[in-house]
Amino acid sequence: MAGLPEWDRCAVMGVVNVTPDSFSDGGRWFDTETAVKHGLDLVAQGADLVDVGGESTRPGAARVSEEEELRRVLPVVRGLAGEGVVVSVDTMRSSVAARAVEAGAVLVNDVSGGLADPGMVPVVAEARVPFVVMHWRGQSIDMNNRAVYTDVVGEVIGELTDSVRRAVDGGIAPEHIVVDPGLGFAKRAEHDLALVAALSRLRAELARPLLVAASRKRFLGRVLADAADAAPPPARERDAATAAVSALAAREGAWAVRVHEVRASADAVRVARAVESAAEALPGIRPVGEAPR
Ligand code: PMM
Repeated sequence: MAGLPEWDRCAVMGVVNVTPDSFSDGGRWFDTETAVKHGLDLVAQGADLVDVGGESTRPGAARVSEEEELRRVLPVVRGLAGEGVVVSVDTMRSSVAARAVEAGAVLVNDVSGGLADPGMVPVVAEARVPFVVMHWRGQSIDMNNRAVYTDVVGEVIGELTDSVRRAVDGGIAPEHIVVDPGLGFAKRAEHDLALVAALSRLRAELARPLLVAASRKRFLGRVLADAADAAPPPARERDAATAAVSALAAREGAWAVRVHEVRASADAVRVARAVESAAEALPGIRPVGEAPR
């Protein structure tokens, strides 16, 4: 990925949510000092980069003001970048992206893929930094109503292709674009599972580096629930399941996984890399990311 370090395996993006209400870590990293320390801990545990966000996107979440988002995010970006951490900023606002890049962020992660703020693509094009284009169908407040698909994989690929085209037409270099299927965003558990099953197709058809962000999401809770009508385990008890997806994603050639608990996923991507190296030496074993025949 132009503009970022090269990793010889799937990278691990650790999450620092500077929010009081994020669904999965419950606002534990809300003040600046704690958030910076948490980001440094994630790096010590094996994160290659750290994603800093100040706005919750959990289903049903209302938006925060621009001032509040800036207040939460900028000091944390500055603090981590100042310690030499590769920082990405998770924001839908062009103003926050621009200020975060000034403060040291080297990647902009926009869950709306440029759709929420018409100023985003021009800002990222001007900043010449990598841009994560996620599949998104509207703000979190009512996104579950948009979880309607006849062919989820085909529709996500089509809609992501449109967002990538808009970003490129707006001046973002194609080699700066990462794509992300947006697990849990306007999707039900069966949609998320279908997308994870189709990662190699997404990678082949979108022909861009792929970010996979399954961490602690509802579909994992559904998978882990004892029965279809049983209560899912709470978000914090979904880290082993998250690491399982990290191993699968790395095996399918994902560029990076975005996770809250880093250590297990850092191990998972390293194991996937070692298996890939072993596979390269064996005739007839499928290379990474190629669909099984
Ligand atoms: N999910 C969340 C936040 N940011 N960014 C990307 N690129 N992809 C995602 O799926 C994604 C994201 C959900 O919120 P969380 O940080 O509380 O898990």
